[in-house]
Amino acid sequence: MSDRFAEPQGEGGETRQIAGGEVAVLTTAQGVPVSDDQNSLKQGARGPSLLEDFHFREKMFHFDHERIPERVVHARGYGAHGYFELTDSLADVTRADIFQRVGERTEAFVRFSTVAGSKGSADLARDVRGFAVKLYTKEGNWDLVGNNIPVFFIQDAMKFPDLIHAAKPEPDRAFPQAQTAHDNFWDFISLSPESMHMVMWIMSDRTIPRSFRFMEGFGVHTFRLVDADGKSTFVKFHWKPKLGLQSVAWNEAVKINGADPDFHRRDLWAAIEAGDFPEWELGVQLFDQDFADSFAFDVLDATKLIPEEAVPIRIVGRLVLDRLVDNFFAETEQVAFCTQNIVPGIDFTNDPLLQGRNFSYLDTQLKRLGSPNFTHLPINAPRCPFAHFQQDGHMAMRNPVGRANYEPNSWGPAQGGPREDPKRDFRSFQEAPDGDKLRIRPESFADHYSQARQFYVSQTPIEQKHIGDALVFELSKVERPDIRSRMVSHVRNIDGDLAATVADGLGLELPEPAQAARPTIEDLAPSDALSIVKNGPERFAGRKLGLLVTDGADAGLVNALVAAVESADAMCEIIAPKVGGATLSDGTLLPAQQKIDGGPSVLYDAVAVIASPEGASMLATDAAAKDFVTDAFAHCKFIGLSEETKPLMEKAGLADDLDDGCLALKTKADAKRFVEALASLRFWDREPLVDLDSD
Ligand code: HDE
Repeated sequence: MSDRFAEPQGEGGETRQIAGGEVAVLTTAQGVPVSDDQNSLKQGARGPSLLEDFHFREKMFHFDHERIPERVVHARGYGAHGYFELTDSLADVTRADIFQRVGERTEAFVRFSTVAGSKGSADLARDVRGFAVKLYTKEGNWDLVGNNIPVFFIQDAMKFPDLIHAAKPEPDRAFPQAQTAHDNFWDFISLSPESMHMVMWIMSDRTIPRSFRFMEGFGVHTFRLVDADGKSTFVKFHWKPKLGLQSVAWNEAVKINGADPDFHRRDLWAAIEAGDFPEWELGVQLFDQDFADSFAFDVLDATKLIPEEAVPIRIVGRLVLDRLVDNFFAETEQVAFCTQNIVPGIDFTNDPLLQGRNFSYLDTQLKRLGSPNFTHLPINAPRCPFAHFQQDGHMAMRNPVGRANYEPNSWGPAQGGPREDPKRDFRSFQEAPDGDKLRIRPESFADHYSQARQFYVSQTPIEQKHIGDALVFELSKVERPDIRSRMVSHVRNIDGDLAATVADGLGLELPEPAQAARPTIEDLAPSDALSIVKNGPERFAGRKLGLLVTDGADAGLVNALVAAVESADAMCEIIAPKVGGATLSDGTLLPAQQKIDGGPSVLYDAVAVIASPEGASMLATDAAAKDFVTDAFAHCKFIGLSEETKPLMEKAGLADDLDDGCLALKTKADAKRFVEALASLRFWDREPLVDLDSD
């Protein structure tokens, strides 16, 4: 498909010879060959353009209509193809075809996204990430449209438009873009206590992931698995990244957005292109009605999670992304995820958020893609056979054939079209109605603080500090002091120390705790699974070292470091004063991928500087080189330094601060040791020394 423009589209299309080979002859959309695509038709060389110029009009007309509405949420996204492979059969609990045969692969398409920003916004916004998976199963498409956070802001779909209006740019001024740090968002949130659990998650580093490849995905809602006898088991879906969890620091995120607004999409593209295919395990938490009845919270409430310690995760498969899209628009933009796309053996629950989503997603695709025939687009079409009587509509690419387009009909097999099969269908789980028609929130949804607290106390101290910093940052962008104060009054119900820290950081008098519908359960057991740092990787694999070199740098050392990084299955990017590269001590030219100010250290997981004495003196006078090391130091990164780099570190003001996260590089063994140290990803011990907000 990728070289489809090199070939004529129709049969027997014309080709012509150019330097390097044969190409298709350019035509209009009607197939008329084009000899001149540079000049419009005019009456005389300098005369007026002619309306008759159908080639010009067709070209401009099509261009004028290139854009479709961006998604109302999750507008910025990036997708890739891959497959799901079953590693443990779930045949004991579901008839879903995808979960029957171990070893079988199912084609998949995944789109990651931010929520609030528009299509052109920066990747490192503090935001929830979408994790939408389309699985082309043998019994229809199953869309698991999840996020990288296992809970949500609101309990009822009715509130979604308000949540999104509040989060998006304010309607009068149309800013801020892709940021929640503004009055309207925190006004809404502080008036919605049900959001407090999610607030803890969005203020954590989960919302500034290092890469899509290093984040978890969650189905969020409780779904049902249903077996052939109609028996139901509740299920929560989890995607666990094989490379472990990792996020960036907030100050780093802000700078990445300037240095490379496409940081996440570039990362995914580069990894797949290099054959380093990202992988996730699919885990399920299975539980029955008895567990649901005994659990302290309602399993239909999407603002609550079920700790892994309470219901362990069973790993049943793996998702591998191994193929880039051929065309962003055709695939990533036009993919239409619908929560209603479910297959026999999987079913919804009465979670009022999920029920509302089932309307919204179908509806939004009609607006976005302009026709009910969006299922005809290759990215959305099932891979299994399908046959129905739906017909016509805008852009229908496939209509039923034969005499009958209705049923029942009495036309025979040749003319009568498809027939129902009583044995193969989607059968809804038989659930008895719960009571009267009421516009009401159940009492069982009333606890808004206990799991927020549980999340907070499950974090390492450094992660707790980041949550405090994030709250202070966000609320400091809120202009109205009463909104800041109202928010802190909720935090008091979550953790007293955190509330005091945030109030202090804002220069605010500690408000009274907000009135709570239910008192906070103070002693829910901490859950290690909720921390990023506790679930980091044990290796540097999949990460990237930025190696700054100058002319005359020790070739043996540079080569040893590059080799050590590669043997750790990580990547090494060379940064040099000139992008043409640096001539090393042995006279070899090492090509660079970045010039210093194009490759700031925020783009790397760790950095090293190997320079000649002259090179180091030159770097010491260069602002971008000094930023390279000061930022790496401030972001608690491991830094490898050859002996000659002393003048640079002195000029950068770091020479006296070098700590155990700054490793000397003299010998090849040092290079190996340095890469081993990188497995810890960050030297967090440094943070109290480089951050004003630390005690
Ligand atoms: Fe969505 N959401 N959402 N959402 N959502 C959309 O559908 C909506 C919610 C999620 O990559 C929209 O196709 C409502 C939870 C992802 O194409 C829209 C509610 C979760 C994506 C919509 C929610 C999500 C969307 C906009 C509350 C995690 C991107 C474009 C009831 C479980 C899919 C579109 C992609 C997209 C509605 C809440 C995840 C408007 C009404 C909870 C990953 O239909």
